[in-house]
Amino acid sequence: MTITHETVAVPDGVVAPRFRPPAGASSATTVSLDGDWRFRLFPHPDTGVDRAEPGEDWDRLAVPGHWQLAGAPHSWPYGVPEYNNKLFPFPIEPPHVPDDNPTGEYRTTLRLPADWPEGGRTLLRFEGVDSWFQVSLDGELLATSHGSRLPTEIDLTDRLRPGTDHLLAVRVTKWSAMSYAEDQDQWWLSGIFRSVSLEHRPAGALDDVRVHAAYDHATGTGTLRVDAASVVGAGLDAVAAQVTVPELGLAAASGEEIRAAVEPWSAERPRLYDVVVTTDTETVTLSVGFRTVSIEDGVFLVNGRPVKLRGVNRHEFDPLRGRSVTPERMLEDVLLMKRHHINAVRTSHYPPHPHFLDLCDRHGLYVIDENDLETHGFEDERGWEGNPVNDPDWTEVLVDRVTRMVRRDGHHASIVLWSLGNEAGGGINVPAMADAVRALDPSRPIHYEGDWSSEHVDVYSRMYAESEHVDLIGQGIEPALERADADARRRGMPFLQCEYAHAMGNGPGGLSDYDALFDRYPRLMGGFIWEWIDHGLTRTDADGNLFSAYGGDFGERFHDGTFIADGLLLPDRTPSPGLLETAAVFAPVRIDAQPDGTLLVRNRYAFRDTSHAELRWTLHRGEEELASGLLDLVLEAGAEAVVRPPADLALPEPGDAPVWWTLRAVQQKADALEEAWLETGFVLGAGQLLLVEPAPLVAPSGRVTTGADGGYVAGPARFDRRGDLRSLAGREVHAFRVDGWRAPTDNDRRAGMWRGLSDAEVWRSTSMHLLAERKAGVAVSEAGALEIDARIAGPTTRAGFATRYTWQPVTDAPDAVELVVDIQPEGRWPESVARLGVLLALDEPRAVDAGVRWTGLGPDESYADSRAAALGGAWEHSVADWQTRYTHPQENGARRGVTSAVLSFADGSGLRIDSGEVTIGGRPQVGFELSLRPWSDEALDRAAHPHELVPDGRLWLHLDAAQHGVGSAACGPGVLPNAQLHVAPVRMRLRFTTL
Ligand code: IPT
Repeated sequence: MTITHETVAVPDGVVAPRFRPPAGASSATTVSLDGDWRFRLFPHPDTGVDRAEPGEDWDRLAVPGHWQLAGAPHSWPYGVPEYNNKLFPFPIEPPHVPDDNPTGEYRTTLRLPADWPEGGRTLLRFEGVDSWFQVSLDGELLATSHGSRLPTEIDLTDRLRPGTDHLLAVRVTKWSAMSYAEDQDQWWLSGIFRSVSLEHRPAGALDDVRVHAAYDHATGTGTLRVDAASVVGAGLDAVAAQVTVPELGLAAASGEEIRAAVEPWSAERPRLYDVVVTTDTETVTLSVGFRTVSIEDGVFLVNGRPVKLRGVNRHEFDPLRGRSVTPERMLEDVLLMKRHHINAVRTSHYPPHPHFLDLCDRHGLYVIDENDLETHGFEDERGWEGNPVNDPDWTEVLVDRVTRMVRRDGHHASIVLWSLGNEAGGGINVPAMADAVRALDPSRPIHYEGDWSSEHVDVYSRMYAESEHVDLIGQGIEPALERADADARRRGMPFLQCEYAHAMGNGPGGLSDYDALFDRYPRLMGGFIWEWIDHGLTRTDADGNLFSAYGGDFGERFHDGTFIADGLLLPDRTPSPGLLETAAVFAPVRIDAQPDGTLLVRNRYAFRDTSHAELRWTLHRGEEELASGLLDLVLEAGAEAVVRPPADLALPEPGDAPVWWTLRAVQQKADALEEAWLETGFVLGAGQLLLVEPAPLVAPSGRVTTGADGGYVAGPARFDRRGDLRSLAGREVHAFRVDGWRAPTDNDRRAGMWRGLSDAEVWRSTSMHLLAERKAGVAVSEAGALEIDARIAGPTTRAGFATRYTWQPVTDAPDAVELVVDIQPEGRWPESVARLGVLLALDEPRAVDAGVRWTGLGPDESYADSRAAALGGAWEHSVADWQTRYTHPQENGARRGVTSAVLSFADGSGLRIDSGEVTIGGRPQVGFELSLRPWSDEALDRAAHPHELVPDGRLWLHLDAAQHGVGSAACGPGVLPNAQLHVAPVRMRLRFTTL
C-alpha cells in the first residue's frame, strides 16, 4: 500500500512509544537538533522535490516553530494562520483533504557528535509535528507519522556513521486524513512545532519506566514499584533495574514493591522524592510523588480525601509562537495558575509539551491529560455520520494515539485522570481506547465527556451544564438514562464539568454559583473553566500598530471570529478581571459575609490546616485604617468557623464613606514546595462586612437662578432654557440623559446553548441602543429646584422611561449641586435591560490622563455575577488604566458600590460625585455603579480591536443604579436570575461638586 497523507493507518517505520523522563533526568546521551533548518513551502504534498535534495539555497526556518508564524508579527511569508472552531474548513469526505494543501519541505544536516556512545540504538525523536509527516535520511524514506501533539521516534542506528554528514529530510503537510481527528477549536498551525533530538538508547536501556507510587492515607505508607522495560522491535521487554530512593534510604529491584512512611503528593503539597532507576547502561532519576486516586461511593478522592478540582482548560498558546511554547511560557502558566488558586488543569485537547507535566508535578496541579482527538466537525444535522470514532478503519489509529499518550506520561504524579479526547462523539472506538488505557494503567480513572451515558468511562462529565442541572446531579436525582444498568452505573460516579464558565470577553458570570454547588455536594468533583488564555496572535495593522488578531484578521475566508478569544488571560498573559474573580472564588480560605452580619471562614484545603496563614482584620473607612488585629484561629482541613468583629470594637459615627471590617487570610511563609510562586503577603482569601453606612447627604435647600439667556444655573451646573444641561464643573456637557444600553459583551451577543435571542438582540429589539430624550417640561419648584421632565425612548417602540431630573443647589456650598433622578418605566419591556442610570459626557480633551479616586468596590471591575474579587475600600486609577482591553472591545470597567468618586483633570481642576440614596424597585442599595471612558459606548461597540479605540475628546461617565450581570451565554447559561437586571423604577440621588 502506498501511504499518503490521505491514508488512515498508524505511523509506519516508527519505534514503539516509550516514556519520556524530564530533560536531563537520564544519563543517556541526547543531542538537540533544534535550530534553523532549511525550508521551502509548496502548495501540494506532491512537492516534486527529491528526498535527496539538500535545499542548500532554501530559506531558513526555526525549528521548533510553525511556518505560518515565521515572520510574526510583521510578515507572513508562508501563508497565514486560520481559525476555526468546530466546522471543518474543507469538505467532509474523509480521508480526503483539499488539493490546496501547503506542504513544507524541511532539510537539515545530521552529524553524530564525535563522542556519541558506541553500541545501542540511536533514535530520532520528534516531540510534535502538525499534522502529517514523512522522514527520509540520505534520500531514503524511513517513516511516516502523525499525531500532531504526540512524539514519534525513528530508529537511525544502522544509518548514521559518526563524523559523517547525513541529510535529514522531513515533508510536513498542513492537511491530512488526520485533520479529521484533530479538529480542536484553535488556529490551524503547521510544522515541526516541538523539539527534535537524537537520543542514544544503550542496550538494555530504560525505555519504559512505569512508576506505581501509591499512598495509603490510613497508615501514612507509600508503596513504590517500578517496572522497567526496553524497547525491542515493536514491543517492550522487561529489564532488570535497581531502584533507590536515597532520601528514604530505600533500595529494591524493579518489579519489587517497597514501602516506607512518606509525605504524600497532592496539588496542595507537591512533595516529590527522587527515585533513581539504574541498569548497567542507563540511570534515570525521576521526581516521584506518592499519591492514590480513587473513587469511593461516587466521590473523587486523592489520598483518601475528597478533592474538588478547581481547574482551567489550557491550550498551549503564545501570541507570537502559537502552540510552539517555550519552557518559560509553560512555567509562567503554571505559576500564574498557582497564584490564582487554580489547582487543576485539563490539557485541552491534546497532550501538552511533556515539560509542562514536569512543572505540574513540581508545583502542584492536578491534571487531566487528554488524548489528541477531536472530530467535532462531524456533528451536524446528520448526527456524526462518518465519524472516525465509530469507524473500524480508525480503531488502530485512535488506540495508537491514546497509547502513545499514556506511555509518554504515565509516570507523572500530577495526572489524576486520562481523557480519551474532546467532542469526538461516540462509537466503537471509545471502548477500544478505554480498554487500551486500562490495560496500560488501571490506576487512574478515565474521562470522556463524549461518552454521553458514561458507559466506558469512570467519571460522569458534562460541559456547560446549567447550575440547576448540576444541582440535580449533585443530589443524584438527574433525569435517568434509558438503560437502567447504564443509569445505575452513572449514578455511582462523581460528576465533573470538563468545561464550564466560558471566559469569553467580559466574564465569566456566575462562577460563584457553580462553585457553591461543588462545595455543597460530595458527588461534584469540580470543573474546568473554559479557558485559560485568549489565543490572540500578535500582528501589525497597515499602520504598523501591534494588536491581537483573532479569526478573520488574516483574511481567512472561513473562520469563527472572536470565539478564539475566550480566556482568563489576555493574549499577552495579562490577567483579565475574570482571572481575578476566579482567584477569589477558588480561594482556599473562603471568607464570606453571611446575612446575619458574621463572616464564615472556611478552610477548603483537603490536606492542610490554616496554620501557615494569619487572619488579619482591619476596620477602615475608605483607606483610612481605624483599627486592626489578628484572629486567633487555625482551621483544620475542611473545617469552618463563624467570626465577627471583636465585641469591644469601637465603631465611628457615620461619615462620608462606609466603614468596613475586612478580613484576609494571608500566608506567612513559603516553604520549599511553594517558594517558586508564592509572594510575601499572598492572600489565601478575603471577605468583609459593611459595619457603618455613610451618612446621608444633607438635603439641599439652595435655589436655582435664571440666567440672562433664559437658562438656569444650579451651582456648578448650567442649563439652557429648554432644560438641557450645557456645562458642569466648567466643562461643556456633550450628553446627559438616562441610559439603558451598554456595548454588548461577547456573552450579551450570544444566545447561549438553550435560548432563543441573545440579550443584545433583546435590547436592540426595544431600540435600547438608540435611546433619545424628549423634554416634557421644565419648571422651578417652590423649593427652588429645577425640575425637568423628560421621556427617554428608542425608535419603533412604545416603551420608554418617564423621568424627572431634579437639580438643586446646595446651601453654603456654591460649588455643589444635587441631582435626583426618578425613572419610571412605561410600556412593555423585555426581560432584561443592560443598565439603568444616567450617562454624562463632558468635553475633556485629555480625558485619558484624568485620574479617579473612588470609595466603593475595587480595585478592579465587577458585575452583579462576577463580584467575588471586589472589596470595599478606597482605590485609585487613571482613566486609561480603568479600561479593560478585552481582545474584542466590549462593555468593561464598571466599579460598583461607589459612594464617592473624585475626578482630577489634567488641568488641575476636579469634580467630585457623591452618592445619596439609590433604590431600584424601591429596594435601597449602597452607592452607584461608575464607568468612565474616553470614548462612547457606540465607539466601543464598533471597534473590532482595542487599538482602534481613539479618545474622542470627551469623558464619558455612566452613573448607574445597576447593570445586568454578564453570565456566560457565549457558550453556556446566560445571566442567572440573581444577577439579571429587570426594568424597574429607579431613584438616584447624586451630588456633584467642583474642586
Ligand atoms: C466546547 C469545546 O469543547 C471547546 O473546545 C471550545 O470550543 C468551547 O466549546 C467553546 O469555546 S464544545 C461546545 C459545543 C460546547
